[in-house]
Amino acid sequence: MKIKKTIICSILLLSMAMTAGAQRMMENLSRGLVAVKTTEGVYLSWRLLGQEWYDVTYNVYRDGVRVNSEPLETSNYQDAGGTESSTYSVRAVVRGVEQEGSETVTPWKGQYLDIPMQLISDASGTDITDQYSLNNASAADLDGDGDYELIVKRMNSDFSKANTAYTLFQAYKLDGTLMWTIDVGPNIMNSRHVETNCMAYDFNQDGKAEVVIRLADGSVLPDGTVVGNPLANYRPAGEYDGLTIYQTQYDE
Ligand SMILES: [Ca+2]
Ligand SMILES: [Ca+2]
Repeated sequence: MKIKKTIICSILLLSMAMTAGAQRMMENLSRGLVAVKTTEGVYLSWRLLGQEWYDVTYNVYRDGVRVNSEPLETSNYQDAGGTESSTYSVRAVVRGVEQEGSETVTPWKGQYLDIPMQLISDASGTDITDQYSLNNASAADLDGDGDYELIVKRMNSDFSKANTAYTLFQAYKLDGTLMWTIDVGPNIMNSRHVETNCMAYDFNQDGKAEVVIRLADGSVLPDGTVVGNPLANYRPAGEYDGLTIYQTQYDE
């Protein structure tokens, strides 16, 4: 009997381990409440979190007062009484019990969120931002606070060997705070479709996203570490002089 029980326990443990191993990868995100002023008041939208697939509804609070008469079965709401100065919070109601309130937000000033990018300067301090175009972006929670950050590619497509301003990746918080910069250096060529892409996700599930970027000799990481040979510049002399690929199309 004792052996039999041990075997049953072992099977149960193995089964539990297999179940745990098969869990879906997820992000631990905030409610992500967004409010946008419209001609019909304020439109609100928020995340239905991964653990809320069961019996959940929501209450919307404007300036601390609940505005919906019945709990909402959707993750958005049009508040006819909302104004640009209203403050909003959302509370999930799980099996009849109202949960803690979300972050409090005010409506965006327009139909989109304007995130200012930092100016870019050369070694002498001259503003060379115009040499760059804003390219792809990836969203991920880099610092584990539940809010997404954006990793943006700021592309410099002047491939001449003499040019020392290279494509950058920068991470921004949604309020425009710059978190870090990676300079890809001279040995990664960039255009709309070439070579440098960025992938960001919490691959190891520790709550903070990792960023995967192709780099090369001379790339500079946020802490100043240079990848490989800092002096390497494999650009062929002369071949790309005066050639700025795709820059015109981007500016349009
Ligand atoms: Ca974050
Ligand atoms: Ca991680």
